[in-house]
Amino acid sequence: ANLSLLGSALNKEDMPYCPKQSPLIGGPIRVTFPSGLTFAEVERKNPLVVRGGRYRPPNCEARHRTAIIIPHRNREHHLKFLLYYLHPFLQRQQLNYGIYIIHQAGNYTFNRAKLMNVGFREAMREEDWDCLFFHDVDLIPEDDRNTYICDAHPKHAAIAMDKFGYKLPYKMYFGGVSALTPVQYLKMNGFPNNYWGWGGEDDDIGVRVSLGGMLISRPSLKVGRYKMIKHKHDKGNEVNPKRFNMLAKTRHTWKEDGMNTVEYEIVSRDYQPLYTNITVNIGTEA
Ligand code: BGN
Repeated sequence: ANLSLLGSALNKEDMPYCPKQSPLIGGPIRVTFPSGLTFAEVERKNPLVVRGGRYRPPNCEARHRTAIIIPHRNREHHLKFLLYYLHPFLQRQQLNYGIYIIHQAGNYTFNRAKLMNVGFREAMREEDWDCLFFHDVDLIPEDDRNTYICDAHPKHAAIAMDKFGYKLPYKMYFGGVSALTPVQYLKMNGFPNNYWGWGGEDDDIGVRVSLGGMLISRPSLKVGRYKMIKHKHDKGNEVNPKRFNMLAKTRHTWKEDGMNTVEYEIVSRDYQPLYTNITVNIGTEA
């Protein structure tokens, strides 16, 4: 018995690397929103996903470790659809991955970028991820050739969204889904902490990329396609009137506001079957 245990342990370590190109990739995905879908059904369809929303390929050693960071509040309905598509999508890409939902506690105005900073720190505390995907909860990737790995420069993945006619809305757009290595993230001092409400924070992040001396990498228009789940403007995420003034100052503020100054309190961390749920108190506007 001991010998066979030893044998299987050795086998695990000896697993070959996954191929450079996953043979499971199928290209375009038809995205629909089945009305009766439940979290239990998503779980049932993803038997190899383990506690906390973690997965590694069963028969080969993944070449990439990717954390997905999803800022969230009151969007369980969207989350369910995203997980329904994202888990199988990432498995077809043969990634070692984990999904983190960063849930803003309380009813104060939403702060997407600060939640990303929290997600970065909390995910890196758990595992030496080599890539982090910062992902809106309402965007579903429509092609699995859009590989969730990092590039030599920060990547803007959501280049072709249905709501913008599958084109970039403007050249510097960096919203929706982006991906950075920990080194790239820290080089630009992470994301801004003080954009409360809707708008501008993604543009600030785009400016930080160039202030950090980096370029923007993008997938092709054919592959970087996303469907947005239709919804009304969120209560608690009102348009931020200060965004123009703040954006005009980014080059003076980025070094004093970001990963080096982020303050928050973890309320809870629980390991759900399909994701790690981190609830955080990020305070209010100064
Ligand atoms: C831009 C917003 C982005 C948003 C995109 C797409 C601003 C800052 C003022 C210049 N930027 O206009 O945050 O992601 O539209 O909706 O509002």
